[in-house]
Amino acid sequence: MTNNNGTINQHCDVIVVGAGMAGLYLLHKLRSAGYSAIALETGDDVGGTWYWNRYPGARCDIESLDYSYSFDPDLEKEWQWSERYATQPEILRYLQFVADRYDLRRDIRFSTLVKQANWDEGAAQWNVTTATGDTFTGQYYVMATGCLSLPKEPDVPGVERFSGATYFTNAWPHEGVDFTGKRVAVIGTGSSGIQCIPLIAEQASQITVFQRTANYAAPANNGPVRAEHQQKLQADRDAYREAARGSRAGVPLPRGEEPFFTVEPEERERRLEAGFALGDLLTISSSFSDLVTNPEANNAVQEFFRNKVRAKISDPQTAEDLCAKDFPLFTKRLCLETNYFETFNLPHSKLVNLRRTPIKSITETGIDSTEESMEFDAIVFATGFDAMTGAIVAVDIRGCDGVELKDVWAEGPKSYLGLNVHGFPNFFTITGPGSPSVLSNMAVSIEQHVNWITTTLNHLRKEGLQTIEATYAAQEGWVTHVNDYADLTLYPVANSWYMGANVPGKPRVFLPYIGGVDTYRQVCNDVVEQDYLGFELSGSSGSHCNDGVVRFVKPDVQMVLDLIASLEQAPLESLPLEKARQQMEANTANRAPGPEVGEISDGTLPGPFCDLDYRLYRPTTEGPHSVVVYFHGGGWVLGHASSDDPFCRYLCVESNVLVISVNYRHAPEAPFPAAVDDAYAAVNWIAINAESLGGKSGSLAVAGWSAGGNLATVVCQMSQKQGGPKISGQLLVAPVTDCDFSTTSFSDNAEGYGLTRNLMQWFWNNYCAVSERNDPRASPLRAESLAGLPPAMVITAELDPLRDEGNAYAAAMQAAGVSVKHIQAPGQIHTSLTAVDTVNSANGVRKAMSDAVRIFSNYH
Ligand code: NA7
Repeated sequence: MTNNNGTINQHCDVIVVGAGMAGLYLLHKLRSAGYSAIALETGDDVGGTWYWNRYPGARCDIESLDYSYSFDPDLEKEWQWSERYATQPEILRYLQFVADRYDLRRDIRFSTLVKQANWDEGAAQWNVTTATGDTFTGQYYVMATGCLSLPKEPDVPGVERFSGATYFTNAWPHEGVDFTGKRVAVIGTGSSGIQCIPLIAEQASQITVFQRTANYAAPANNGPVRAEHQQKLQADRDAYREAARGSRAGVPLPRGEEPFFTVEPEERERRLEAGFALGDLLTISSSFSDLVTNPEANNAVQEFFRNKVRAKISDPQTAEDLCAKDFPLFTKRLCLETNYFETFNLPHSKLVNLRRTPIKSITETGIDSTEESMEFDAIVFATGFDAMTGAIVAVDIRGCDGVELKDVWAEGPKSYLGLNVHGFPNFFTITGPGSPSVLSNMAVSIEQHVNWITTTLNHLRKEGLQTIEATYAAQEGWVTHVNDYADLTLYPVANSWYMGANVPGKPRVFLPYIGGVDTYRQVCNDVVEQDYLGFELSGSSGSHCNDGVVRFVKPDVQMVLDLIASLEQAPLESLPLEKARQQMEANTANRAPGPEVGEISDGTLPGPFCDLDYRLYRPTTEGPHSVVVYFHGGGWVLGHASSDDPFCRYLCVESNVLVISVNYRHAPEAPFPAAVDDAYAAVNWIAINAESLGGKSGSLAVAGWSAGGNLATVVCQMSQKQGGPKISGQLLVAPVTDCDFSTTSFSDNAEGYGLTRNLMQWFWNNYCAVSERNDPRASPLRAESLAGLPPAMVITAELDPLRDEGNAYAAAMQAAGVSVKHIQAPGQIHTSLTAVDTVNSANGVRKAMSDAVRIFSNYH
């Protein structure tokens, strides 16, 4: 409808912003599903990224066979790529072909800049306004604006002064640029700079490249589409595309299984050379499992890349300047280059290392660095984008109560699955922050998002519902999960656009989801299968919400659980005792060793019935040290003095204390109260002999994990009652404190998180007759009074069946006036708290534990 003032007003089911790869497929999909939709596009044609980035050398960096739509086999047959990595004009032609083939242009309004989008709660629809005042209303509003579409402001002093020609790679003139005979400056050496510099150098009389950060680059080795690649696709296209959807990055490559340093050096070299020669982004990073998590492994491969540069460049200083050193490999997108490095061997090229000689100012005639004035006819800015969030918040998007998305995202984007934002009903982002997006083959990720959104709209339509909105809790949970994953990697170290670090003032938050395309797809499917978990769905008939967090297990804990599941071991309690003990031994044999300590020595001390083995961990620092008597876990049935070795080393080093891990008699051979008697005797003996062991006399704390935590606190209770040695503190890690199996944590966590109900019952049945379990020496929570116990640090794990009894014990001690610090570690399981150097997401709580032990050691 046209208004009196000439502006347009149009209503449709779905308003889409953007007619790039995402917008085009979304339009097609929506239309096929029977929705009316319109796409609003700033450019005067389709193509998005490939419409704007027309600079010489612009190409995709995922092979074109993979970086293309897979939704229609006929489309695949009709379009043949001429090169392995197609040029921008060819990709643009492809997208134009798609637009024509599916007759999409009739629903696209070109040259239309969206300025504002408001959620009208009463009408349950979005009102969208363009720069020219046209308005569109729709039930749903989708930003399909791409991740790299809002150019970053060129933050170089004097940029407005230059009187020569200025070009931006991301808004390149459609008619092209002839640099023949020109003196050209290029600022920026990201992917765009690296692609255009060699081609500009072919024409220019002089090319000067201003490099702030050198980048890692592998040769693209472009050419015709690889025959074996083509054959694989043609042999079984469905299997090929499915493999891409089920892969880490959206390209059918297996995930790396082996850590770098577990592979023989010759084989490592072979893989690196092969990956390098193949010329792609992903092969090297997929050749090993730990290149983005292990700094040493990453460093070794960095050096491989640097040596390749050194081998290519004749001038040694230029070679060193071109070697990337400022950030771990892969934490910025690896660049694919063609003749980039060789360009710097040409006599008319020059590299200015801005770290040594920064730009003072752009001038009317060129660029002044801190060392010289240079004259140029043209300056090319290849300075990047306000990535992932920039284009979204460039529109004034207001959700419920007029709240602006820009404000909600002021501290970094908050989104559920990178798809929807709490407070913004019926609003979707394609490949939004918090989804794999730029860490994946965008074609695969776009299709997955579009399919998910369409499925969701269909669901709402079928159920007679009008709105969908992420809950606050679900969104918070997802944001935490995204950050947890990133924190396991080296990515947060780099000043990359993944971190928002390239744009001054932008919050430093990791923007995409690094868990992988495969993992992410499963999450999105799980959400649907669990009745739209974490979404509130509403309609005239009422609203419905299955609130919750879709991934609450910490990612590294999940990896451990997956690994354990893959071993397909029989449950411990189903095995004969000796076999159970052997299996536990075997499982601990391969774990990370923990930090180096000054000295480890084994000894025995006299117990009430027999000698007890102990293992002593001494710090490297000069003694005497405060002493911590440690009791291992294993349900009073399994384990020995060295079975919690990594954790004992950790406490020794981090708290700077002498840790003495004491063995005790195990059940069922020696049932309750044998272990208690041994533990108490050991503490008494160590208190008397502390000095001769190299410890400080009178400074003794106790610690223990699981059943060991039970013994540690039982010893404190006994010592207090019986006037035993003074204990300065107790560290109780996921302790057993009660024989009650009816807690919520038992009903919620007794399956799937390592320690099971059956195993715990087996432990108790071996250890203690039912008639004796009320004894506070077995169930310390049942003690008459907890007053006067030593200060305590109690750590419980959210996903542990023992969580609630640990929490109850901490609360009971607190109520009795004991000084208690208590942390319930989110997303952790019973065994992960002590898994030093394996479950790094527990590093924070581990640090709290070691701090507490340090503080105990100061109480005398
Ligand atoms: P990038 O990768 O963000 O690269 C931008 C480059 O511009 C990078 O080298 C920046 O150096 C440099 N830059 C930015 N601002 C300045 C200033 N003020 N002074 C000097 N140098 C500057 O963008 P691209 O367009 O190359 O690539 C984006 C993605 O497109 C790429 O990852 C592929 O996925 C495709 P810095 O590193 O910040 O020091």
